[in-house]
Amino acid sequence: MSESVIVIGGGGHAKVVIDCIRKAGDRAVGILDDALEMGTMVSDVPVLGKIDAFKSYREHKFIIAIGNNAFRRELSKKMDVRWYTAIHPSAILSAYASIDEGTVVAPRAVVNAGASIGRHCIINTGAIIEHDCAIGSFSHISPAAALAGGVTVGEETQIGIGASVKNRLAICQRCTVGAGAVVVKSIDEEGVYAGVPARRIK
Ligand code: JB2
Repeated sequence: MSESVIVIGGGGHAKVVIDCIRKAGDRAVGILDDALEMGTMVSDVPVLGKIDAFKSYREHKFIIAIGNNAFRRELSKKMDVRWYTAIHPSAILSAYASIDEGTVVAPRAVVNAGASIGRHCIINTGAIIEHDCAIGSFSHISPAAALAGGVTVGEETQIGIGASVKNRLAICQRCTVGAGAVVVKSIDEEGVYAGVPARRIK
């Protein structure tokens, strides 16, 4: 039976998530967003109200479609709801991988055997999560980023668009790895890392 899903957030990421929901055969029935007027359409889904209105829709499942990792964590703590996991049918998921609730796996992402993905992550368009990787909750692997086998990523970390991480490295929580960076050694301090090879810049 198809699921009815309320989408939290009505920006660009929500458009991707709405596509994932629809292509999976489920229904995005409304958006809740603090910054958008009721009745605004996001793709073809109407804004129903502010985020606090979630309490009125308990019969639905929810997904947080907001790119801000820290805000996804904050919302997931305060909302006691059933979470929807959005997996686009063009994504390639190993039967031996695990994906926790509230996570989005966008079109053409690949998650290979032995990988585990935490709660409320974004595995964005065309990202590659190789075998035995472990991605902490609330992290975002941006479009076309590639994590080689056995990489671990801490919670609330963002790996930027097109970045690469060499096999078996560990990247700690709350880091940002910039667009196109190439990570060749483990990162154990929170911060912003960029370049080839990646170095701390903040
Ligand atoms: O801290 C926040 C907050 N951050 C975002 N507090 C509150 N109350 N609301 C927040 N929002 C809400 O999420 C905004 O009201 C906004 O309408 C909605 C979406 O945020 P935004 O428009 O900044 O973008 P996004 O999250 O849809 O997309 C970002 O992340 C994606 C993964 C962009 O960077 C995209 O380019 C990216 N693909």
